Amino acid sequence: MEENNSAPENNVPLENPDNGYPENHKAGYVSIIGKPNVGKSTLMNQMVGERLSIITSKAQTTRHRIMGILNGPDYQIIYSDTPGIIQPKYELHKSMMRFVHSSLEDADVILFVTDLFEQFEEDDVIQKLKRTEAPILLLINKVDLAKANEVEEKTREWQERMPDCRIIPISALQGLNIGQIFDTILEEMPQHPPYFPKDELSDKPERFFAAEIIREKIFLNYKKEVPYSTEVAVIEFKEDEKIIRMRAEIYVERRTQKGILIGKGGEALKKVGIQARKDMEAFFGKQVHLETFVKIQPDWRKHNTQLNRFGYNS
Ligand SMILES: Nc1nc2c(ncn2[C@@H]2O[C@H](COP(=O)(O)OP(=O)(O)OP(=O)(O)O)[C@@H](O)[C@H]2O)c(=O)[nH]1
Ligand SMILES: [Mg+2]
Repeated sequence: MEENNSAPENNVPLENPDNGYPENHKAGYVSIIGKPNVGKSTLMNQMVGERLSIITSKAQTTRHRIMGILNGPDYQIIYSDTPGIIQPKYELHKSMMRFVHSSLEDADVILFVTDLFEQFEEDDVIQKLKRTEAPILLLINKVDLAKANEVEEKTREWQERMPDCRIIPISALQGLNIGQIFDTILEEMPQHPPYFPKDELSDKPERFFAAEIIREKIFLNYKKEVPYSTEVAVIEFKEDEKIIRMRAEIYVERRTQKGILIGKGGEALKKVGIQARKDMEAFFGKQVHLETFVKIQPDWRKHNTQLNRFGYNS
C-alpha cells in the first residue's frame, strides 16, 4: 500500500510531543461561532481568563480567527474566536467567513453562541454546522438580562431547531455557567499531546494585539461607517527592558474619514491614542510609547492585495 505523505496542514502536533506529557493528556480545538454581537469574544476571554479579543457593542468587531490557548498540566484547549457570520458584501467579509470555515474544519468541539435577542432571520449558521461532525454546544448568552420565562422560551425554541444539541444558558459577561462549558469541553477533548508550547497564550503575535486594541478604541469613539472603514497596522514594535515603542498606521477609505478620525486640532485621535496606550500597558505589563499616523487607502475592503497586506489572507 502506498504511504500517504500529505501531512495535514492544521492539527500538527509538536515535535517529540511525548516528552514529558502524561499518556492521557488531552488537547483539541474549540471553535466559537455565531451571528455578530452575540458575545463570542466575551466568551473566549472568559474561557481563557485573558483579555485577548476586543469587545465592543458594535456588530462585526472581530475580523480574524483569534486563538486563545488554555493550558493545564494534562490538557490544552485551543479556543478560536471568529467573526460573526454574515452575508459577505466586500472581499473583507469573504475573508472573514473563510476564517470561520477554517475554524470549523479544525474543531473538536463547537460552541455555537446565540443570545436572548437574536432575531432568527437566517439559518446560515445552522447550514454551516451541518457540514461538520464535531459535537455542538449551543449557548444562549446574556441571560443576565432575561425577563421572566425568557430563558425557558428561548431554550425551547432552540431545542426545536437543533434537537441534537446540548443547550446551556450562560452569561459570558458575568461568568455564569462557564464552568459547565469547560467541563463538557474537557469530556469531549480527544487524548492528544499539546499542539502548542505550554506557555503560549495565542497564535497571534504581540503587534496583532496592539493593533486590535487601537481598533477597539476606534470602534468605541466613532460612529457610522468610520470604524468599519478603518484598519490598523503596527509597523514598528521595539521592546526594551522598560518600554515598548510602537508606530501604528491607521488606514481609512476616504479623505473625509481621515478628517473625522483626527478631529479638530487632533483631539479625537489623541483620545484614541491615550485610551489605547492605557490598555496596551495593562496588556503588555510595560510602559508603552505610541505614535499614530492616519493614511488613506481607497476602498481597501474591496481589494485582495490590500487585504493580504493587512493579514486577511485570501
Ligand atoms: N449583558 C450582557 N452583555 C454581554 C454578554 N456577553 C457579551 N455582552 C455584550 O455584547 C456586546 C458584544 O459582545 P462581543 O463579545 O464583542 O460579541 P461578538 O459575538 O464577539 O461580536 P462580533 O465580533 O461583532 O461578531 C458587547 O457590548 C458585550 O459587552 C452577557 O453575557 N451579558
Ligand atoms: Mg467578536
